[in-house]
Amino acid sequence: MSKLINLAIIGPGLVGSAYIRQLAAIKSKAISYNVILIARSSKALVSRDYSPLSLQSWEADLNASTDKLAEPSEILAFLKQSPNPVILVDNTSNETLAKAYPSFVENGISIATPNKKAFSDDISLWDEIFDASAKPGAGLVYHEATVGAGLPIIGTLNDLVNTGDEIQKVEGIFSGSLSFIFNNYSTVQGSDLKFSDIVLKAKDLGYTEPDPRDDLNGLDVARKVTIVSRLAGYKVKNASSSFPVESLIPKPLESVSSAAEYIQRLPDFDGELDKLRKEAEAENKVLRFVGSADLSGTPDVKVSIQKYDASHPFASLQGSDNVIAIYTKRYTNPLIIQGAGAGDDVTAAGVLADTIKIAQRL
Ligand SMILES: NC(=O)c1ccc[n+]([C@@H]2O[C@H](COP(=O)([O-])OP(=O)(O)OC[C@H]3O[C@@H](n4cnc5c(N)ncnc54)[C@H](OP(=O)(O)O)[C@@H]3O)[C@@H](O)[C@H]2O)c1
Ligand SMILES: *[C@@H]1O[C@H](CO)[C@@H](O)[C@H](O)[C@H]1NC(C)=O
Ligand SMILES: *[C@@H]1O[C@H](CO)[C@@H](O)[C@H](O)[C@H]1NC(C)=O
Ligand SMILES: CC(=O)N[C@H]1CO[C@H](CO)[C@@H](O)[C@@H]1O
Ligand SMILES: CC(=O)N[C@H]1CO[C@H](CO)[C@@H](O)[C@@H]1O
Repeated sequence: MSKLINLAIIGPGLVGSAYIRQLAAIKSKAISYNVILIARSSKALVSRDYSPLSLQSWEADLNASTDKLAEPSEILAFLKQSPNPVILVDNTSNETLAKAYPSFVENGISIATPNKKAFSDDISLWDEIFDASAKPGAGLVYHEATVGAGLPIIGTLNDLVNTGDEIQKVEGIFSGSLSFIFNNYSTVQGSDLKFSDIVLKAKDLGYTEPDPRDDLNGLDVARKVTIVSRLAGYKVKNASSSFPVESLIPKPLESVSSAAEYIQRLPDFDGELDKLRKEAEAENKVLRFVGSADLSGTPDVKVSIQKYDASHPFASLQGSDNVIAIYTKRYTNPLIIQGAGAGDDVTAAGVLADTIKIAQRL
């Protein structure tokens, strides 16, 4: 008899769809995964008798569905009655759902998610989630994909802390779009490409949000550094006001209403960063946009532009890769994790790997 695990998938977009494809291809003899809910905000496929939904025809079935299950309270009521253990896979960036995590977990429902909101909002939500999860019979919570998509960052930090190591410093390039932009803007050989041209190119290639300011304001990196700091043992209160976050948006362009106007006026401000780039070049260094948490003394968390020697691993980064360096009592030369930190397939794989770990532990 194999173990039966029921899955509820909220938000079957790009990552969610890649997740379902990968799930359908799993060959596990020990565990059977039955999908009992696939929900968008407007409609849902709900298996009211908890029998498995088809992973082949789900997209057409969902299109044809007239059912709906979007309110967290309704989703919880449905999942609570499941005859088998349930894992909720939340691939939305919805805050209401994130705030309901404690109630799911208290009711024995586990969570696997790439949704950063729950883990980078106020520390009180973090505490509620993990306090609830520590109780007997509660659900487990895995969120590997919230920091580096499929990269093993959260699992590694947890393993280090749980085995008694002390995290002294974590620093990294946590944003694929900002990695791409800086890897081109500031190179070991020297670059004279314009910042505004590279931003435009990154946007055209789909590496940035539709409005690049959503990447360039540094807040996504701030959320990731918040999560990493908390795992390392420093309870950052929140991502938006607890530490300095350098924005790459020129002040006068912060309030322009359209992305188009921002893009059009950006070349006027190329001079500001060029000065910094020249300074770095003179020292044989490159510029990178990093998030860091130095916990060796008074905690110092920040998101900022930093200069790195040409020989530093961050200087030779390629494409849109992420990289994170972890300095600990045991790893005085940093433990370095590097690779693609965004993309549908790697993100979905991160969430699916979490799902499998939860299923094995249930
Ligand atoms: N792509 C990556 O490389 C990557 C990497 C790491 C983490 N992530 C994370 O992955 C998550 C998804 O990203 P996203 O920006 O695409 O999220 P999103 O736009 O909020 O969610 C996309 C999907 O969720 C559905 N959805 C949204 N709200 C819902 C609700 N209340 N109930 C049910 N379904 C809902 C949307 O469909 P409808 O609008 O039709 O409802 C859509 O299918 C985010 O948390 C993101 O930060 C992504
Ligand atoms: C479902 O609907 C979407 C948009 O309405 C469409 O693009 C997609 O092809 C449909 N998928 C199937 C399998 O019917
Ligand atoms: C989150 O989802 C809930 C439930 O579907 C919805 O009422 C709310 O408007 C969503 N919030 C955002 C910010 O999308
Ligand atoms: C449900 C789903 O797949 N939603 C989103 C999952 O995450 C990716 C990555 O951000 C989005 O593109 C999907 O729309
Ligand atoms: C070093 C680096 O990341 N270079 C990138 C610059 O931009 C091109 C596309 O225009 C990428 O292919 C390179 O990887």
